[in-house]
Amino acid sequence: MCAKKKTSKKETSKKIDQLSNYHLDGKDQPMKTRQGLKVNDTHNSLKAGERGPTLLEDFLLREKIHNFDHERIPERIVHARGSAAHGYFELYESIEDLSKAGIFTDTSRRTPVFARFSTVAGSKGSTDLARDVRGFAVKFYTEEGTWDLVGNNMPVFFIQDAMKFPDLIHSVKPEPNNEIPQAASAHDTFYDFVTLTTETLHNHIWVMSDRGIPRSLRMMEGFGIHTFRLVNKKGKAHFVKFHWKPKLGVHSVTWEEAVKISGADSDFHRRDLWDAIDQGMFPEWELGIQVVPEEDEHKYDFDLLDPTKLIPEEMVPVQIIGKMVLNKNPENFFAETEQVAFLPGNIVPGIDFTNDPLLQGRLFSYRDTQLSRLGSHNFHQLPINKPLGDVHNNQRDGHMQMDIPKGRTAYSPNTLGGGCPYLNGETDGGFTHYEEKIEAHKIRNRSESFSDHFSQPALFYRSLSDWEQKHVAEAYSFELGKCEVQTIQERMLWLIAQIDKNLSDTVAENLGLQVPKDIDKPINQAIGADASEKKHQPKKKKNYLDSSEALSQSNTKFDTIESRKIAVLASDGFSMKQFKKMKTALEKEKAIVNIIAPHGGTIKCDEDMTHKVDASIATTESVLFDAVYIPGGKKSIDKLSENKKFIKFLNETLKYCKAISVDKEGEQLIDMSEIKNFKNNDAAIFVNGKASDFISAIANHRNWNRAKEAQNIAV
Ligand code: HDE
Repeated sequence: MCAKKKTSKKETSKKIDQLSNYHLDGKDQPMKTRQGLKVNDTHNSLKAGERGPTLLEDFLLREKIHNFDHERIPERIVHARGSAAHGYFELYESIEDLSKAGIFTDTSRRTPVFARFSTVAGSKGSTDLARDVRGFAVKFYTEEGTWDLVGNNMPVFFIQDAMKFPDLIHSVKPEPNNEIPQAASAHDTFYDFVTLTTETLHNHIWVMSDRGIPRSLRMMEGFGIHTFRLVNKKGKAHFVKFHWKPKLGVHSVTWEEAVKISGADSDFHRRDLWDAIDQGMFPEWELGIQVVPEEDEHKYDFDLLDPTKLIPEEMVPVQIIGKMVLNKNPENFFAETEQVAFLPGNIVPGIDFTNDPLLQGRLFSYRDTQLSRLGSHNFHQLPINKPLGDVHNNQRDGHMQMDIPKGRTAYSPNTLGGGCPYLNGETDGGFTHYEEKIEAHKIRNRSESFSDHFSQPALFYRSLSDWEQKHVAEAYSFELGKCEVQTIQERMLWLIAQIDKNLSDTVAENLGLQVPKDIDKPINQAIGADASEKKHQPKKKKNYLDSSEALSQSNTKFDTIESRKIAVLASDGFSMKQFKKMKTALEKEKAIVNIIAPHGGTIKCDEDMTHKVDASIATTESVLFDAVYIPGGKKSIDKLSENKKFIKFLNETLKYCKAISVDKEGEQLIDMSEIKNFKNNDAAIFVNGKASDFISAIANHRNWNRAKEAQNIAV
């Protein structure tokens, strides 16, 4: 047998090297047909005479059109809209006491990864800024085989049992009669389902919070959601939950911005990820684990196997064990991002499943769905899905077999093939399932330990800051405001009241409705007399923890402005000295500085130097930026004052609570906007201020103290 070869940190990545064998570069190459024949004309079909009919003989035309006809494959039934990147994972310290997985014991490795982020409900071409859960799927190409951690940006899921997944998705997808609305949960069928399936309420309130509209894919947390198992060399297992913590903190946009961004740049998240990697600002997440000894399985007020529950970090702290860096964009969207097939069933020795009934169902669904999406059970042979190293077994043939297996034998045991490929015992790295003792009745039911549906949504809501709670109330009001059936709205109001009375009162007022006194009976009737859920739900909430810090974005990191986009509003004659000083300070902190001018092309500063304009004001919007800076220069300010769109730009920046810095002469311009009413009393507005203060204000993401007063600015 070959000696074990370690992946050295100096290598780019074994996966990138493997993929490069498949790269095709047409540079300086002749055009050929699919059988390798050189092509002389790809503009005209073969005709009987210049003005005559096209001939069936035209194999060049047929091949070109035939390929075109088949370019599309079915989009993913969920998570259709996504963006992905390559990178690596590094372990900080071995956790061999918990797991024997090479990825968790060998700190010298750089394990190649491919991560795909996605929205759930929308089609492939839908906006990035939909209010939705985000998929956070990571494929680790480890030396022992591929491990897929297919998670989301929220720590809990909508439902507890795989059996309900088609119902959940059918309710949130566009309604079947008119295919409306696209990429939106704000419609009757979704709330009909949610109100009759109260286990959804926890994930739902996360979606209603700012987590549902991230500022960037690089500024989201990731969660494996299910409780998994880590298994060490001695066969001892621990329960584990996986967390991804982003280096840039967890930040979001507001709903109004999301709506505007969807119009101004519906690829906002995709572009942001691509540009950051392209510019060498590689997104990073630390991997954390929450570990629970098997003997503590029943210690908590919730069931570890229930995927609608999180373990508060106050109860089990997150231990950081490594980091993921994404440092390379795909070469080809279709071949990589579209054809990548994640399978929660892809695990390696040292990691194992639990009996979470949602996870168990996923183990079937993902392999199955690839058949209709990718068309062949050989999808694992696609370059992006191939594990590192060759694969030998007795599985053969089928559509699109890309390998050429040699030899007479395709069965086991055999002597004619020398007994190969041979089986591996545990000590040789063969996967062995964790031996879990199970004594049970075969039963179609839900465990009563899954039936508390209100305690954790309430804990989440209590843990949010005032501004976050306000956004949740606005989100519920918007979503329910879009429902047309009043009984559904009322059922939801009643359920929100079980989470928090003030919250439901606010939403009811916005809807012009009353919170009903009791809706328990109609809900149970609708669920059906025999349904297992009815037996347990909904239960009164418990309060086992007042609040949990990690649940609020107001406790995230505010220590960096890396890759934040700063709009510099300028025209001919702007002050080079002031601009240069600010630009240098911002770029030192790795922010991206974009000049926005009254027109495209170039502008000249007061030192007569030419500067490239990044966008004309006619082609961009303030919602695409994190902050605004206006350099001095009387001529420039006069010119900007003539264009009302600059005033709108400033008012919007103000309204969405972003940092604003102007040099002295720029005051003339901000005094034409609503900023004049805020400038003397706002921690994120600077007139002739210090660059360092402006930078701290940008790092703070938003100045929410301004929100109440600024909310009525008309833009
Ligand atoms: Fe998925 N899910 N899911 N899901 N899911 C898919 O698989 C499914 C669930 C998640 O970027 C599909 O290859 C069932 C939980 C992500 O390619 C499909 C159930 C979590 C992605 C599928 C769940 C997820 C998917 C569609 C309930 C978070 C995108 C295309 C039992 C822990 C992966 C595909 C990518 C994709 C089924 C529940 C996350 C249909 C049946 C829980 C991030 O197989």
